[in-house]
Amino acid sequence: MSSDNILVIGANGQIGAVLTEALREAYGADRVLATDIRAAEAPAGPFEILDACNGAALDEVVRRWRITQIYHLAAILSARGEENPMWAWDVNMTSWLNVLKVSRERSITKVYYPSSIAVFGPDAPKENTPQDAALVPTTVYGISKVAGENWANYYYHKYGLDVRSLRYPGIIGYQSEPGGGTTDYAVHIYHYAVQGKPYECFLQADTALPMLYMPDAIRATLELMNAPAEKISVRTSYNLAGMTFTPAQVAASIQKYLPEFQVSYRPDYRQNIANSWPKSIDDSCARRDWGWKHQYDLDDMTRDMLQHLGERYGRKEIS
Ligand code: NAD
Ligand code: AKB
Repeated sequence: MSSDNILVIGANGQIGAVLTEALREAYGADRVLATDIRAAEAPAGPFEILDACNGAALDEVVRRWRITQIYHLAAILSARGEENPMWAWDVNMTSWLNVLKVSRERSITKVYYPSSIAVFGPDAPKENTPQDAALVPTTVYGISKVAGENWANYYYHKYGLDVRSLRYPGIIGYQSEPGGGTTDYAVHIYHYAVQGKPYECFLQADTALPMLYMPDAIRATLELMNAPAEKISVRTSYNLAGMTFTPAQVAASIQKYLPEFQVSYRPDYRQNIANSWPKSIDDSCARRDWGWKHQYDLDDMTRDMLQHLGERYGRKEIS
């Protein structure tokens, strides 16, 4: 049994809610402290309000709980970030620098930092974007993730802090709501479909983006964090891939089960963000170093999403 005490920051978010549950299954509920700036609705284990931009409060929680590992999920995502760029930069960088500082000072053994495909900009190759493509993003969110990756690399090389990171594609899951990203449509569309409502998509029908189903994202995170340190050759952040699809393709996948489902398209400012990102990702470094392999493709995911959301919304015929 591990004696680690784990701190999850941003635990009420789309990924944090599911990752916290997975960590509690792996380490025991009492060993995983969930924290967020927002109160939790029905915490299934220890929970505290914590603003990660408050370095003293973070330090106090780390000391009081004898924390040994930190998963830092708090961030302002791409779409919300463009609505208030300076605020997004401040939250994303201040919280991350506080985590790195406390980790060094309190001898934290491992730190997890999620990066994003948003680190890439229009001048990176669109198809099979390589690990080492140019990182010149056009969103403040992307800029903060490029800087964050470089700070992770700096702390590893300068102080020996074991920081590990993945560049998640858009994450889709039935368990939690997305928090203000450009890929959020790919979660919303399933909720509308199962509730029998038409969906108006904020991206064009043919906008291809890299995506990953939540169980794959959680498994990738735990596999990376459990890999032997000598296997980790990338200390900025690993490219990670699952599937690529467009809004029209996800709609067609849903219509295999719900033929009456209708989608219309009204692109807004998020279209420009999506246009600046890769269509597909080369994740061969992750596959080579720690054996990453995704499981879910589009139709596998649709089946699972519809089944779980069918249960939630009382549609027995698809659950
Ligand atoms: P989210 O917006 O759903 O959740 C973020 C959580 O952080 C929220 O619960 C929010 O209340 C909390 N938070 C915000 N400011 C905080 C602060 N100052 N202190 C403490 N908590 C604070 O985001 P998510 O989708 O769960 O993403 C988690 C991480 O994964 C982020 O770093 C994000 O950039 C990254 N990521 C997510 C995706 C995706 O598709 N969801 C893709 C790529 C990368
Ligand atoms: C967003 O759309 O901002 C996120 C991401 C890909 O980082 N889902």
